[in-house]
Amino acid sequence: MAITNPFIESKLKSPEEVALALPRHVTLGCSGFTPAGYPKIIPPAFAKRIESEKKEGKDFSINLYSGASTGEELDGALARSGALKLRIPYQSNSYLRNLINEGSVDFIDMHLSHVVKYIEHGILPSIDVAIVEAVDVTADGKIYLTTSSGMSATYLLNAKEIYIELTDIHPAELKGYHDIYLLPHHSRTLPINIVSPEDRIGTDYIQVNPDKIKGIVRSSVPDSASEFKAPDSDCIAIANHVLSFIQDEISKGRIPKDYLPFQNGVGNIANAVLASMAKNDDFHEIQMYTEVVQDSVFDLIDAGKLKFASTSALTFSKLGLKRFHQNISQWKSKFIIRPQEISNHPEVIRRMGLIAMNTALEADIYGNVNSTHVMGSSMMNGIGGSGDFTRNSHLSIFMTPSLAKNGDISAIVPFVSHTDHNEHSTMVIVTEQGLADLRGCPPKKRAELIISKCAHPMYRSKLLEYFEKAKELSKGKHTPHYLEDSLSWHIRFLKTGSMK
Ligand code: 0RQ
Repeated sequence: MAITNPFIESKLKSPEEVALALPRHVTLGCSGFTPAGYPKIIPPAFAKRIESEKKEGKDFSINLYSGASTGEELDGALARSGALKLRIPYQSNSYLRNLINEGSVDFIDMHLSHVVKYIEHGILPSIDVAIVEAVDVTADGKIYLTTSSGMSATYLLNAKEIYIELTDIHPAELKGYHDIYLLPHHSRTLPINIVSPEDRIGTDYIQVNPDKIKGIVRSSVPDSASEFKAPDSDCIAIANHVLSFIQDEISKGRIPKDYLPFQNGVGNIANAVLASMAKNDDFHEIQMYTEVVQDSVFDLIDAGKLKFASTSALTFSKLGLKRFHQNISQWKSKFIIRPQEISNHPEVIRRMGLIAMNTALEADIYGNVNSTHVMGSSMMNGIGGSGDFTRNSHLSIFMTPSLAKNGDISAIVPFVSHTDHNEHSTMVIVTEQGLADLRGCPPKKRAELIISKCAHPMYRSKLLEYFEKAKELSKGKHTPHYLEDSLSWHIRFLKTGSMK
């Protein structure tokens, strides 16, 4: 049932009316995180207005800020309008990705925990209009968000004008899932009082000045999260390596028997790890302190193993959302949704001692990791929160299949073509071939481990050949590189379509 009150009724507008009220040159701060809880009605209407007014010779420019990736109705529609000039801080839309990679849209790839300060301190263009999806709005300006928190609170508080997409997709019981807490303008303050994932320190709504709310649009469009593939043999092999490694760490007393909270990245490998944990008798009572929760959390719930999950977004498939709705009241004791500055905050991550598990595009023989740039220059999605967690967790694990593109690409290379996570932060690298524990190893030992444990046999001898040549010809013998050849694998791929 659609929520209503006299304030909502007085603010109701059509998407076309809102689209017409938006400035032609505008910085938009939108809700949305991977892609949960983003506006889906106003942006397509704005794109339509842009299309028609461009024919009359009017020009438009949009800076689009969100929490993380959003859906086709926001990123896709505004990218296709041709008016998008700047996008921050993370995206995964294929049309927008192409514009970024052909150089027509600027994209600033940011650690997600940094975005709040860049906005508040005026480092980035300031927010003109905030557009957020909400499940309820009160006359005194309390806004109850939907399936993500991300950057919404900061955008709402900093925007000159606010528009709300009030959705009836979710039951009103979604209220109460959020824990909104923002840090002061300068972070010289008391510690963030979270010592365990279930700790609540804020409110379940964002308080704004109701005068800033210029319009409310009703919506019934669901988030566009995709279905997951059943894990393939590579994903299962990677998950098994990770789980035995964690058990081994427990037996050595480095991880307590009741574990440390897990952070888990996005995609099929990340999901396979949780699915395998659910099936593995050695794992029980799992806590997560992460930024995205996906359908794989249901495997843990079904196995009776999910103790608690703190996140910045609940990104469920259609089926997953149905299950969530069926259990929405009872699962309030299982989930908290936090602003990304808090879900990804170094202080909290280090205090809790997380086990971070993220995915790499490629890693090099010394442990540097590229998660963002294909062949060094083409943006994939962005660093997202992977850097926040990798740098600050108790244990930082990177996972990737050893091959991509049917074997034409080796994910283990002599030198990464772009560095997101450097050798100082990466502790463990895992492929379906095996796991390299790099902690406490000098560079040459790291190279031996990565080549022997992680590289695909198809590329192993070529990597050894490179390493031997580097040891012989490198001027410095600490981290030997033969620079003439170090990026030759990428160059070969760009010229011939294969690293072979
Ligand atoms: O290409 O789409 O054409 O098939 O990259 O690869 O194997 O499907 O992996 O979907 O898990 O994504 C790193 C991108 C992995 C993701 C990345 C090609 C491959 C395929 C995708 P196709 P897969 P996934 C939480 C944490 C950074 C942010 C992050 C990511 C496509 O995990 O964006 O971790 N991470 N955030 O064929 C060229 C290589 C390749 C390659 C794979 N070496 N070279 N192409 N591919 N390896 C979320 C947030 O922070 C919000």
